[in-house]
Amino acid sequence: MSELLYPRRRILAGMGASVGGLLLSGCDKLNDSERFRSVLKVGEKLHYGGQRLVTDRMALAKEFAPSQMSPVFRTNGNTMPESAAYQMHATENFTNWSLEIGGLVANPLKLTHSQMISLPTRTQITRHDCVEGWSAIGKWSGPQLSMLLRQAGVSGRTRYIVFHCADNFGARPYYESIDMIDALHPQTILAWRMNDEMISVAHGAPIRLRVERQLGYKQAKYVMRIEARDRIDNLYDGKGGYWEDAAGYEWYAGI
Ligand SMILES: Nc1nc2c(c(=O)[nH]1)N[C@H]1C(S)=C(S)[C@@H](COP(=O)(O)O)O[C@H]1N2
Ligand SMILES: [Mo]
Repeated sequence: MSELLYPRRRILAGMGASVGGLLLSGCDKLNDSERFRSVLKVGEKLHYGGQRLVTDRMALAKEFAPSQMSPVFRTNGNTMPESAAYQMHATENFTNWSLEIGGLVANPLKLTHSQMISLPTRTQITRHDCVEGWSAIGKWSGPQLSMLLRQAGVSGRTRYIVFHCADNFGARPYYESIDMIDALHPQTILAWRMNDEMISVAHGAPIRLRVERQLGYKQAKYVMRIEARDRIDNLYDGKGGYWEDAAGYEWYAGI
């Protein structure tokens, strides 16, 4: 699977992210189709600079050894969503919680907590860098986002994946968004384990996004709903995330 996906993703990145939907919605026969071959041809014409940019985005974030894990991984931002519904889920250990995946998808999904935690997982030990000037190395496990997006049949028009969270700052809910290059990146996972335990509420239970090539504020905690969209400029204040809207943080927070 990954052998097939890699060249597709590289091409998709070069072509602009909306091609991602085409690649995602297709089956493996896509490789033989005229449509795919024409995409491939344009992809081959990319000049060196473009290729390098794409390759940079595809690269893996550094992964660390267990011995390098931080003894303390601090928390930041919200550590307990105020909503009564969330707090009820937390009291019930999230047994009645489910994750929605919708928007521009052919098969909207609703995954229960037990379904989420029985999916194949990826485990990675990575460094989290917060803009406020601290870092911590932690171990995260959860299903790859790409697998869930394939299952949901993301439409060819999709350019962004949005994460809607349970918490808010005043009247503004926390949310984040990423493009299809990061959405399909192998280290982009929905983590439900941290440091070999069920993720705590303070760190984002029951699931939090890990998008390892970007800064801390992109790592959305308390993800309740995932939405495939063609635009983000018409969502909340239009900048693609809570901190982007509230404080002008960069939407692409690459590290
Ligand atoms: N839902 C939600 N996600 C969030 C935040 C938040 O306040 N709410 N804070 C962000 C910031 S700025 C950082 S540095 C990390 C902190 O994650 P941690 O509490 O697990 O250390 O979560 C990010 N994701
Ligand atoms: Mo942060």
